[in-house]
Amino acid sequence: GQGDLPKTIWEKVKNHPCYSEEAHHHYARMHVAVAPACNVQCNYCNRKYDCANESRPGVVSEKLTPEQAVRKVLAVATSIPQLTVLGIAGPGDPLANPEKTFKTFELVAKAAPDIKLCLSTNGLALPDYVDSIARAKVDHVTITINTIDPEIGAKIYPWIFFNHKRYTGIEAAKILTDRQLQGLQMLTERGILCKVNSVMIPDINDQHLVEVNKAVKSRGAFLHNIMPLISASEHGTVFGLNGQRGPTAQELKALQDACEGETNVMRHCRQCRADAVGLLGEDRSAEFTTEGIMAMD
Ligand code: CLF
Ligand code: SF4
Repeated sequence: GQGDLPKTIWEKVKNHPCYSEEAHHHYARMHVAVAPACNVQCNYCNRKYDCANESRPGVVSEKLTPEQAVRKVLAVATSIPQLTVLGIAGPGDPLANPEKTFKTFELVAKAAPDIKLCLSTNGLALPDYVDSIARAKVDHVTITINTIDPEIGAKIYPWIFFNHKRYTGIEAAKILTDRQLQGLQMLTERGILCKVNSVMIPDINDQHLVEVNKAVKSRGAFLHNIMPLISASEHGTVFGLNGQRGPTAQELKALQDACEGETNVMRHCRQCRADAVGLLGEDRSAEFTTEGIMAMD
């Protein structure tokens, strides 16, 4: 229920399946995979999963043009009436593909004005796009922040591409962290609801995520979603190949418990694909292929 949330915030979360645990039983989200490029390299990436920016075995997400994406949204909205949210979350970074991302939001807002717009980003380009995000009436933004310590960041991110240049190591991680926190603050100052996703990586950032929780809370994050690293060598991620393990369910819960109280902690994330469709945990993406949508004329 509404609890002690202000009415304006409640209006934004009550039918968003990720922002409200209750809502996820009743409302559906969909992602359109319009964003192939990325400006960061994460050691856990395989470009198949997103928002979670996670790595699990699966089929590569279909890449759509903005025009194909809006047709897909309309087709899904017709067959899934509980659809309330359209997210752009990959398979790369939406803000590294700004033309496609904002064109898609614009077309969807025109064709289906009741659908809420959601965006997930690594945050590197975020300060440059806060105006565009506000103008596009995106209500919800997720930023993946795995650390606020550049020495830890250097173990997670081999490089970033920023201002036409490649940066590596601690220098890269410091730029990324500064941009993520700055972008978060800019968004929350404008009243845009922000969630922070963090991937829990044992022995790398697991102890440190309590600090991240404090840092993002103090900058106005509404929700903190701590997700387990899913790491296995067959997924082809750098961590997977290096034998980096993911946390156990007990380790994850202990960390979530340690953060609860500082900020709302999300515990129902399903680490969605970049082209996920349906209720969380119910993947209907296979019913809505590009071929099928294009054949609907
Ligand atoms: Fe998608 Fe992400 Fe928006 Fe939700 S997913 S862009 S906030 S509409 Fe949700 Fe999926 Fe977890 Fe993401 S369950 S991976 S938190
Ligand atoms: Fe992969 Fe996302 Fe990291 Fe880019 S930001 S490298 S798409 S996990």
